[in-house]
Amino acid sequence: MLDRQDWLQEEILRFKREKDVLILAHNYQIPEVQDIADIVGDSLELSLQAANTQRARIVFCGVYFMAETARILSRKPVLMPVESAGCPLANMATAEALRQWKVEHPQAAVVAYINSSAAVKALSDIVCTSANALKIVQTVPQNEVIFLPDQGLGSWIAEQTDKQLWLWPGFCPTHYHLVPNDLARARQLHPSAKVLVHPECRHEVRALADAVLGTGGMLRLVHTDPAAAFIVGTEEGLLHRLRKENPGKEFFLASPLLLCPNMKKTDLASLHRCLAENCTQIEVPSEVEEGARRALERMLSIS
Ligand code: CIZ
Repeated sequence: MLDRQDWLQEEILRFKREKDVLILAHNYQIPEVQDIADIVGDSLELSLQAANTQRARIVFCGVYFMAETARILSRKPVLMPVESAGCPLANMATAEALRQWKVEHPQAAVVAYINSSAAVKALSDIVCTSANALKIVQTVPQNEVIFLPDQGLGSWIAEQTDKQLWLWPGFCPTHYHLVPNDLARARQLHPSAKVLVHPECRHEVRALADAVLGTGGMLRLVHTDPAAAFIVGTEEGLLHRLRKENPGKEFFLASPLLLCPNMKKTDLASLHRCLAENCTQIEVPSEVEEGARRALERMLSIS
């Protein structure tokens, strides 16, 4: 007899075929969800897949702003197994506050990190992800840039450009758990390992790393880098792909606190329920949809 996990997997695959669904999963999802998804990736990769899919509908395993982005770009029904899976960083910037900030800096371009609401994207000139933020900031014609909502990624970009960046004081609570002492301890335990950290980390943490990269960049670097061991300073879900795709290499999480509770809300049971019962579709208010799509499509056109 099939055990529960095997049964859930078979049923998910059956519903996926019957309902012509594309299952997208972010790199931070739990291993069982990553393994059953059609595509696993970072926001940029998943946005491109959503924009180009021929499937009838999308089930997005990630957090709310990602499903909202998939809905805007694909114009297709997008379902999310657990709608309460939000992003505290995205919730730190409101459209109302951005409106006021634009009045204070009328010459500035607005670059919104993809970890933001559709309403914030709609008021922005262009969107960026951790994979393309520097390129996007360099591409906008203005020398002044309002960058929101992540001050970690924003300050990382500010260190690499001559442009004047106005940074919103938002932060990712998960990446902010990582502190310099964690890296010192991890280096002591694994002296030959390379340290990779995410740009959402604090400045003091980034300064101690061997490389600062988004999840897609970390995956690419590890494939080609001769090092045999890596200390990883991002959400622990990425370790599943790193280990699966690099069986000869070792990976150590830089801190046990690098765990996003929202990314862990989706599991096989909630994914199955979503497919079986057609859970609620993500709705984007019509007054923001077009503006957010324009800012997202600008990003895709130069990525
Ligand atoms: O861009 C993304 O997907 C996020 C939020 C993190 C990363 O680096 O993949």
